[in-house]
Amino acid sequence: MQMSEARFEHVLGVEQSAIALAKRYGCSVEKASIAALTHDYAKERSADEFRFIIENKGFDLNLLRWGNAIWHGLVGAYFVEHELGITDHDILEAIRLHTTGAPQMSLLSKIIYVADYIEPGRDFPGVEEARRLAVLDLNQAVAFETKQTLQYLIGKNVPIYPKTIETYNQWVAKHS
Ligand code: DGI
Ligand code: FE
Ligand code: FE
Ligand code: FE
Repeated sequence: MQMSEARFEHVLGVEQSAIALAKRYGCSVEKASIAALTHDYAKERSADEFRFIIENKGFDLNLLRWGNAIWHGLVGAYFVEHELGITDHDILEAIRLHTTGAPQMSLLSKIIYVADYIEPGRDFPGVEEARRLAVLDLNQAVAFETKQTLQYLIGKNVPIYPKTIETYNQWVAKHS
């Protein structure tokens, strides 16, 4: 696996946070560790590599209209499975969902989604509140992170991936 010093630090931070959350919420520490260490495995792949996999390995072709931010988890899990030989479905799902979340997430997927956001190297408005919620109530931490991320993306005028909106509708929006 090749990656920058900064990304290596991030990945180790996510592992540390994921292990702490796994212990707190009764998830497999080993799975949390493996998922954390591999969640950004494909982050430095070229767009051409992602396009090749999307076009040839049965992915939804609408993905071609997105970029690395959406591909590195959703499609990145394919590289983790086929290059690293990790076949555990729970781990692969956690990698797939770590950026956008999903309306339904396993305990491990929630842990990786939240750990990616709160790892010790993160420093942005709201991270302290996210860390506080993560220890108290994992579901509240998922909801908080989802809302913060959506607000951040809207503030940048970037397109919102439909799954990100589905996650918001499930975890944040109130029904009327
Ligand atoms: O890979 P990391 O930087 O550790 O974190 P990440 O995988 O959670 O997020 C990667 C990037 O993806 C981050 O800059 C936010 C962005 N992102 C998340 N949801 C969406 C998104 N970008 C767009 N355009 N649309 C989304 O729905
Ligand atoms: Fe990521
Ligand atoms: Fe994230
Ligand atoms: Fe990450």
